[in-house]
Amino acid sequence: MELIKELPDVFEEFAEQRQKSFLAIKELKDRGVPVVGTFCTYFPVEIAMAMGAATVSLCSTSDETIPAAEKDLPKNLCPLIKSSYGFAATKKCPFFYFSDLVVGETTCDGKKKMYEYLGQFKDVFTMELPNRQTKDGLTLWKNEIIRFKEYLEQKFHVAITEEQIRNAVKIQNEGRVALKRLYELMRLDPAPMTGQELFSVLYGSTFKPDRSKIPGEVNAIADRVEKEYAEGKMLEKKPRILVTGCPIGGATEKVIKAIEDNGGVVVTFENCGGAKSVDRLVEEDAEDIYEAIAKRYLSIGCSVMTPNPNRIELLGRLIDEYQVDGVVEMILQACHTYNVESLGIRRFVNDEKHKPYISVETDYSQADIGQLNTRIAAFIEML
Ligand code: BJ8
Repeated sequence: MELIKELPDVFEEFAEQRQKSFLAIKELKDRGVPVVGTFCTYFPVEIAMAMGAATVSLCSTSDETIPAAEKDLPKNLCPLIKSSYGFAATKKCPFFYFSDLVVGETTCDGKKKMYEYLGQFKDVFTMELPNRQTKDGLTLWKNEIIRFKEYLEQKFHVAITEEQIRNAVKIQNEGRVALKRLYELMRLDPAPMTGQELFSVLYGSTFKPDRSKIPGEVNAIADRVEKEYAEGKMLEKKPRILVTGCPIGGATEKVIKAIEDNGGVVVTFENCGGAKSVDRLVEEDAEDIYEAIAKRYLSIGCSVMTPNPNRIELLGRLIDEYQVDGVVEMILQACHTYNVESLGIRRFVNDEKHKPYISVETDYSQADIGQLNTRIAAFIEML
């Protein structure tokens, strides 16, 4: 029995979260709450939360502002970077507009160089992210987290206590546990919801300025999905797809749609916005809370790391746990790290997990939807 042809209200709520948060951010701003804008999963959100700041993902997923960005930046740059810069330059992102501070990390080359220019519109704090998950890398990253805390204290004239940080860790972990609970329902076969529905919650949650509301709201959705599943409301059996690669959201949701319009169901997202950003928790009782935070974030398996074993570890686990039939990798044009890493991912998926793999390279335009549909339909048909 099909549960969903159109998004039911509970998912729609989250799908509209980005728009709803425009007003929420303005209200917070009017009340004097500091707003910290972010672009990346490596951002240690707990530090900003500890001083009572609202944190929000900045706009970076639409082609609307790319022409403006291309006046300053090269055309053959990843669309995510151009879009981010374009939103800042055109003042079309309310979250950027209301941010007191933007935090960046030295991830890929294009992004870290773009942050240098963002400084003309806003205060930017760039954290030095090591490219290797080693002991020395951990020490550097822990020191960067402490440097960030001290910067916030100085800029906003506050003192951030360890107790406040531990409290933020707890809140953020509760949100992760709730999101995990929801996406783990996709282990059920047949799936209890579509990948598009699941994604609306995962993506919408990144725009929630009040992180403490996430556990309650997401658990309520999980309760409802579980209840409806028990009543027999579920999708029909379909090929089960894992999506990996560059972050998805906004314009690139066309890939999820293409998979589901052509007979598949996305049962798990390995990329940022999905399991990559939620899978691991910060150890709450650790003696050194800065080190615990540093460990948790540094272990994220992004392709900017070399080598990048944690991506393979997570990918393998998800393929098994979600009984995946095929893997679709979405790569943004000119994203060198994910593009180069795709060979290793293909080999792992084909040779070690014995599953079919396809990579699709795309940008933020809708011009390739026909081509995406053709390639993905052929892929799903052979599963
Ligand atoms: S932790 S995936 S959010 S860096 S797609 S800008 S890598 S050229 S977005 Fe990312 Fe953080 Fe990693 Fe996640 Fe560069 Fe590639 Fe563009 Fe990218």
